[in-house]
Formats: sequence, structure tokens, C-alpha cells
Amino acid sequence: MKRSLKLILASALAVATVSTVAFFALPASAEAASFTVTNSWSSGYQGEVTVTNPASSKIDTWTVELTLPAGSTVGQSWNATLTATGQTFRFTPAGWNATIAGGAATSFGFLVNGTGRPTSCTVNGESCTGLTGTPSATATTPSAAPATTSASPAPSVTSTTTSASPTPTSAAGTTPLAINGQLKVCGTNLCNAAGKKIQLRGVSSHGIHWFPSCYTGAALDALATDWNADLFRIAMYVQEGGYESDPSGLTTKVNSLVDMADDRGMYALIDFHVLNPGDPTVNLARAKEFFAKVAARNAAKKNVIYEIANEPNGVSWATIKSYAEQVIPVIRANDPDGVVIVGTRGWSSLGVSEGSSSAEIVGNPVNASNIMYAFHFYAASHQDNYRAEVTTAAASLPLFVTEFGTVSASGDGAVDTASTNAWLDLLDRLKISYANWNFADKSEGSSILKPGACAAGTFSGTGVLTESGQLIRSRIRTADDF
Ligand code: IDC
Repeated sequence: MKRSLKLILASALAVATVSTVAFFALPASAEAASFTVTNSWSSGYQGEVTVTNPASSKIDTWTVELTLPAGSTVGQSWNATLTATGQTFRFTPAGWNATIAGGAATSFGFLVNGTGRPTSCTVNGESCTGLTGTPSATATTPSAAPATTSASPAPSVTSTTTSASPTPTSAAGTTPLAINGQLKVCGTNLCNAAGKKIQLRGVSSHGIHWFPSCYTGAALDALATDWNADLFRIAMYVQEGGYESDPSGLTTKVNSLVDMADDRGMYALIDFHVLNPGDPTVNLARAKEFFAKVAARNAAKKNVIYEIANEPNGVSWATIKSYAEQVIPVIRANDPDGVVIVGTRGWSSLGVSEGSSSAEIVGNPVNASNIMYAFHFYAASHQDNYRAEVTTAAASLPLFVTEFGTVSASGDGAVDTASTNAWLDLLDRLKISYANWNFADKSEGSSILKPGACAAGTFSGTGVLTESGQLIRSRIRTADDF
């Protein structure tokens, strides 16, 4: 049985268009190698291991051990449980991916602090055969990653991220909106008008009533042309001086931002930003009034997506579902084909932050079509167990990350680069769309812009960006797969 396993370790140095991939060669009898080019940066890298079972009978569990040189350590992993003894790092199944059917495979990922590549590896005690150097040229590009069958909910290595490429493209001069047109939900994905599964990548505003000077024509120009953003989320707070204080002014402001995004070929995500109170039904009458107006006004536009409740919290899924089933018909009556995104329990954590899970949604979905479910994360706060939940949920539910931060859930603190990259690699693989919190210049860790940038009026380039802004721009401006 041991001999029927094979293991490939892949890691990459993404430097310009040249990638160097270290991997363990397979036994001569093994099938073709499969690996994933993932990510690297000056102080570390991300690797992915695929354990393949080429035999016809299943295997019940697996253990992978990697030894790293002194100075390099595995900081975290996903889709596996990590333990360490000195420089030996042991990965065992996360639970659901222990069994590998005959002919199938499972993958897990990990982050290394330090640049040292593994010096040895074993899978179920059997040595992997030798660490080789640079593989053939065809093996260095993400598109060369061959198909691997997965018997588990682990993300397949076949849909490889293109985010390692630092080269922005403008899709031959056409915009995301011009290429994709009216979106629709197809199965568990977002699809374009032609039925192709797509991922939108962009940013969220902060509260539009607080930072008007951040949402000017110049700002949206920079997002469209310098960032190559596909999506602009319009966060309209309801409380805290938002919609409840100025319904007509904020409705007008939202519509004008929809137009500005439309003019630049970007999608606009209209976010009814409920937060406190966490029960969305408290704002039900306001939601119906607001969405009736914006849906009627923007019905003919193809760039509008509706997010009906930012972050329900402290309420049951049944309450959120009931709210959704009252607001969605109002939108449909005015704009029949707009995609609608429903917030989820526990601050749009699919329930995880309140001790639940996506199973409550899978078992009792919103009774409407052409809808998706929101998932939010803050990279420094939400890590492996949340990534595992998204991986599981994405097999059954159409997900849209309408908000995420690179920092802690407070919106402040240090950028967690490794966790952010792990998240975005996962979302890229699963083709889950995302918007980063937040495009504003408040003095807080999650801000994309440095304090004072909005008043100064320059939004392009990296000089105006915070650490978080630079990381997010570098991820968003890479080529889209439309
Ligand atoms: C935060 C802002 C912060 C503001 C606070 C209250 O970053 O400047 O003072 O809201 O309005 C969310 C919310 C989002 C939060 C963000 C960070 O959707 O409104 O923004 N966050 O705390 N959910 C999880 C984190």
C-alpha cells in the first residue's frame, strides 16, 4: 500500500515571468507529475502537496513529513493538520480528506516562513524519491498543471491561480463589463452572459457618507485603469449616520456611484451595510424602500449586483432567510435579472463565528433563484477552520466574498500577508469573487489609502497606498480569466 502512494511537493518563486519550482520526483512507475505553482515573497513561500493514490483500492489515511533546513519553518497549513518536531513538519488529514479513493488525490497547502526548500519528505513512512532542481519549462507555468481527480472536498489543483503573474492586462482594451455583460448564477458559480464561470476582483468603499472625497472620478479611474479592478462595492451604512438619517441623499449617491462604475466598465455591488443592530429585519422596511428604488432606477444596467444585508449577527439563519425572502421579491419586481447576494449568520461567516456552519444554509436555502451567499473574513482573525468551511461550502453553495480585510476583524492592526495570500489563493482556485475592505484613507490598518490621500486627489500608483493597499493592488491587477 505504501508503494501505491506518491507525493509531489510544489512551490514556486514568482519572479517576473520566471518561476522556479522545487518538487520531489516520482517513482519511475508513477503516473505523470501534478503540481501547483502557488506563491512566494521575499521572506517565505506557499507550497501545495498533492497525495495521489494510483492504485484501484482506497487508502484510509496518510501522513506526510517534510524536513526543512534550519531557519525555515511551516507557519500554518490548510486542509491538513500540522505538528512539528524540530525541523520535521508532519501533515495528517484535516478529517474529511483522510480517505483517498483509488485513482484519486487530495491536496493540502502550507506557508513557510523562510526561503529554505524541503530537504526530505516521506508519505506514510515511504521516502519520496529525491529532491530535484528546476523542472522542465512546461512545468513552470500555472497553466501546465495537469488535472488531478479529487475524491474529497479539497480544492482541486486543476483550477490554478494566475495571481502569481505580476503582469497586468487590460483584456485587449475592453472592460470587465464589456467582456462579461449581464451576470448570472450558474450552479455554484458566478457566470458571465456567455455562461463562462468567472471571478470578479475589486474593492469595497468605506461608508460612502463618511468619505465622499475618496469616491471621485479620479478614484474610480485609478481603480479601473491602474488597478484593473472588476468590481466596486458601494458600502452604504444604514445606521451610524447612514441611510436612516438621509434616505434620499444616500440613494442618489449610490446611483451616482453605479453610473461612475458603469462608465468605467466595472461592476457595482450595492451593499446595504447593516452591522448594528445585527438583526436585518429591524431594517426591513428601509431595505424594501431602498431596493425598490435602486433596482427600478438601474434595471436596464448590466453592472449592478445587490447585497441585501452586509453582516447579520446575533440572529438565526431562519430570520435571515425570512428577511431575504421578503427583500428579494422587491428587487425582482423591479430588476428581474440582477444577481442578489444574501448575508449569512455570524457577520457573514456562514455561521462559523456563532458556532454554526454552512450546513444550516445547505439544508434550508433561500427560496429564490439567481442568488449567492456572502462570506466575509479578516485574514489575521479568520484562518484555517474558516478556509476549510469555505472549501466545503463552495461545493454546494454559490459564494461571494463581498468583504474581507488583510488585518484583524477590528479593521485595524497589522497586515497578515501570509493569511491574506492563503485566502486569495483559495478564492482564486475556487473562482470566488471578492472585494477588499476598504478603499478609504482613514488611519486604520485595513485602509487601502494613506491618510490624506483622498483630499490630495491622486489615487494611482503605489505611493498613495498603505501596506494593505499595496498587497491588494498587486493581487487585483493581474490578468483576469474571463
Ligand atoms: C469598520 C471600519 C471602521 C468603523 C467601523 C464601524 O473599518 O473604520 O469605525 O466599521 O462602522 C466588518 C464590517 C465593517 C467594519 C469592518 C472592520 O462590515 O463595517 O468596518 N468589519 O471592523 N465586519 C467585520 C469587520
